Formats: sequence, structure tokens, C-alpha cells
Amino acid sequence: MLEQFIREVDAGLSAVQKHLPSKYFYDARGDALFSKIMAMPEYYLTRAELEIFTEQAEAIITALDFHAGDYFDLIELGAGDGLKTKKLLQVLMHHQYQFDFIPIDISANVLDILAQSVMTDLPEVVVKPRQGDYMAILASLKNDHHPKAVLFLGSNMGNMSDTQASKFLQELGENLNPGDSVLLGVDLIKSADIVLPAYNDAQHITRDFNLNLLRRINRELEGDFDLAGFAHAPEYTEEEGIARSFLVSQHAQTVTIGKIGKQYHFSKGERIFTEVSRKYSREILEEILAPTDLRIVAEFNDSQHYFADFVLRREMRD
Ligand code: AVI
Repeated sequence: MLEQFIREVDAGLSAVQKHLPSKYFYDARGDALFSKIMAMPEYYLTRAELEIFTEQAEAIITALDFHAGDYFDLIELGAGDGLKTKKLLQVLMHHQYQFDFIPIDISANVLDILAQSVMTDLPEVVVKPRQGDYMAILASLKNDHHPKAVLFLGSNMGNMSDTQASKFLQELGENLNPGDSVLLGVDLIKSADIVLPAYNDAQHITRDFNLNLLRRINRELEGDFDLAGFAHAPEYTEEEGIARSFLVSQHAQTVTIGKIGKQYHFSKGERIFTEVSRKYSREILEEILAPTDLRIVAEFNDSQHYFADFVLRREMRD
């Protein structure tokens, strides 16, 4: 784990256009900051998707096409705060569907919190948390003879490039059986005056979240980044539909990272690219899905059309 962090930081900071992987935002401090981001007035994504789940859970369940009497697996990739999933679980329980709820996450801690909260609020739901790699666990579940619906919510796919997203959905499809479903939550392309503030909030929580990458390198890799020497700078245009976050060096500076045993030079104005947050249209999603076995069968939107939850179905191969 530490070796991979070292390798990826060294590769990213040695590149001509410096970059760092956004997955390293999420240590304990990063998780707490992201929880705050989800509650910010500017971060419309969480509220929009929660509205979809609150208002349209019945229709979503119909689109997932479970048959009465079938015992199925409801799998969630990345255990979030559970708020949206609980809406779905409530309606499923109300209609006396029979299923296991299987949240999968790499963090045992995050899984524990979600499992506890579901067991407290909905004690009749069978929760079977699985810790580890998404695809490895899906592969291990593939032959359990239960129909499956996989939830991948919260615009988490937006943090992948289109190539990565396509590869991810291809693998996801390969680990499902024909007829299984995916419920995919994505943020939709809209104007910059709505999207940009979500990544550049008035309380500067997103700035701290972005800078947390450098703080983490300082702590875990013995770095000496001066956090005040880097500014948070997000960019977004509606034409492209991709929000990108950068950290911009405020003056020429040299940073030493002890555990790598190297120094990295930053010129004034030089940027570190830290995160992509893709916004989608149905057409873009269809292009991403083209090489996969998954097809769109339904789309649910919030009342403002900010967000979409797509139901995808693993099709039969001929
Ligand atoms: C987790 N992910 C969907 C968030 C997003 O909107 O891209 C991460 C985030 N980055 C800055 N703010 C929120």
C-alpha cells in the first residue's frame, strides 16, 4: 500500500504536467472533509440524488425488474453514508422483497459504520458487508445463483477518465450475469455557474479537501509541502462537461519527500492536477457503454435535471 503511494506520488510529481491521484484524498481527515462537502449548500449533487431516491424509489425498483419470489443480491460499491440506499431498502422491505444487502468497500471502518446504521434503522434487512476489491468480490458472487443489482451512486464514476470508466463498466458487466442490473448515479452536464461553486465553496472546505493530498504526503511520506504555498484552483466549462481541480504553486519552491528520497521543484504558477469530476449526458454515457455488455433501460432525474440515476442491464451475448 505504502509502496504504491510512493510510486504514484513520485511518478505524478516527476511528470512534465504534474498530477496526483484523487483516490489519496480519502484518509480519515479526507473522509470527514468529504462528509462536510456533501452537506455544503453549493454541493447540489447529494441533495439531487437523494431527491431521486426519495421521490422515485418505487419506479427505480420496478425498473430493476426483480421477480416476486426471487431472492436477490443488492450490492453497493463504495459504502456511502447510506442515506439514499436506505430509501431503497425501506421500499423493498415494505413490499416484502427478499434480498441480501451487500455493501462492498476497501475501508473496513466505513463499512462498519454503514452496516451499523442500516442494522439500527432497518433491523429486518439482511446486511452482509464485504471488505476488499470491488471486482474480486463481484467475481466471487457471480455464481451464487441470485439475480443482482449493483448500486454505484454519488457520481463516483465521475472521478474516472472516460477510458477508465469504460473499462470499469466493461469489467462490471463481465462480473454480472445476463439480466442483472446496475444503478448508476451520475452528475449531468450543466452551466458553470452551478457546477463551479460545488468545487469552490465559500467556506473553503473543498480547498482543504484538495490540500489534504499534500498534508497526507507530508504525514505519510515525510514531505515538507508548505500548504500555504499552494492555491486551490478548479476549472469547468459546460462545452467540455468536465470539472478539474488543480493546486497551483504560489511561488518557486522545492519540496523534499523523505520516504522517496527526492526533491521536486515547482515554478511560480505551476499546477498539480488532482481530480477530474466528469459530468455526463445520456449520449456520453452511451459512448462509454458501447464496448460493454451493459445497456441503458431507464433514467431517473431530479426535478431540476441536475443529476441522473441510470438503470443499466447486462444483456445476453449472442
Ligand atoms: C466523490 N466524488 C464524486 C466527488 C466529486 O464531486 O467529484 C469528490 C469531490 N471532489 C471535490 N468535491 C467533491
